[in-house]
Amino acid sequence: MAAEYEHPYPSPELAAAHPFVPLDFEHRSSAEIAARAGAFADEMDRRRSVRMFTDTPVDKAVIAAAVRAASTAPSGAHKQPWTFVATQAPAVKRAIRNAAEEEERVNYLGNRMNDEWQHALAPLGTDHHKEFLEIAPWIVVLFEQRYELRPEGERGKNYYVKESCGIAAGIFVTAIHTMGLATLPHTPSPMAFLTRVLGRLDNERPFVMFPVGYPLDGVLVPDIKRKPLSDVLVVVDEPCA
Ligand code: IYR
Repeated sequence: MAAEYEHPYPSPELAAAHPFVPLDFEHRSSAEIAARAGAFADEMDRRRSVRMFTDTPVDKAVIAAAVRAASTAPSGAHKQPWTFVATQAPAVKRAIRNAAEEEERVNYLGNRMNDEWQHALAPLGTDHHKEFLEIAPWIVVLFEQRYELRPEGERGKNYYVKESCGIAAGIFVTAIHTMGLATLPHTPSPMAFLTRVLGRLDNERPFVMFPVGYPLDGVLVPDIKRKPLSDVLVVVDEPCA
C-alpha cells in the first residue's frame, strides 16, 4: 500500500542541498515481526539491575561495541551530545568507589535523602556501600555534553540533551543485557566528582554510570514485579477533546 504524499521528504530542493541515501531496511512478514516483537520483549523482561558482579575480565572490544550501539541513539539535531568514559583501571575504580561512597554516606546516613525517598528504596535495600564499583571489571560513565566544544574551542548548541542521553543510556543497557552481561544504572548523587576523577571538561556533566560485568553466581535480586501492560499502555481511538 503506497500512501500518497503531498510533501515528499526529502524535497528535491533539500536533496539537492544535502546528501541523502536509501534507507537500509529489511522488510519482514507480519508473522515474523510479531514473533520478534514478543521474543524481544521476553528477553528484555529477563533484564535485571545487578549489584553483585564477579571480577572476571571483560574484553575492551565488548565495551566498545556496547558504546557503539548506544551511540546510534537518535539525538536532537543529530548532535550525539554524549561521551562514554570507560575504565578498568583499579586505581580509577577505587577513586570512583571512594568518592561515591562518601556522597552516599551523606545521602543515607546524613539524611540528604528524605524519609519518603528512603522508604521507597527500602525494598531494594541499597545503602552507601558500593563495593561493586571496584569489583566489576568495567565502569562506564555516560557524560552529557551541555554544549558542543569544537576543536578550535568555540561552543556549539546541543538540543534535547537529557532526552538524547536517556535514549543512549537505554540502548547501552539493552546492549549489555543482550550480549550476556549485566549492569546497574547508578547515579551516586551528586556526581560532580566523576568530572574531576575522570578529567573531563566543563562542557560535560555526568549523566549516569554503569558498572559492567558478569553477575555473581547465585546473586539475588529484589522480587519486584513490573507494571502490567494495562498500566503502562493506553491506546486512544478517538480524539478526547
Ligand atoms: N544514588 C543512591 C540512591 C538510589 C536512588 C534511587 I531513586 C535508586 O533507585 C537506587 C539508589 C544509590 O545509588 O544508592
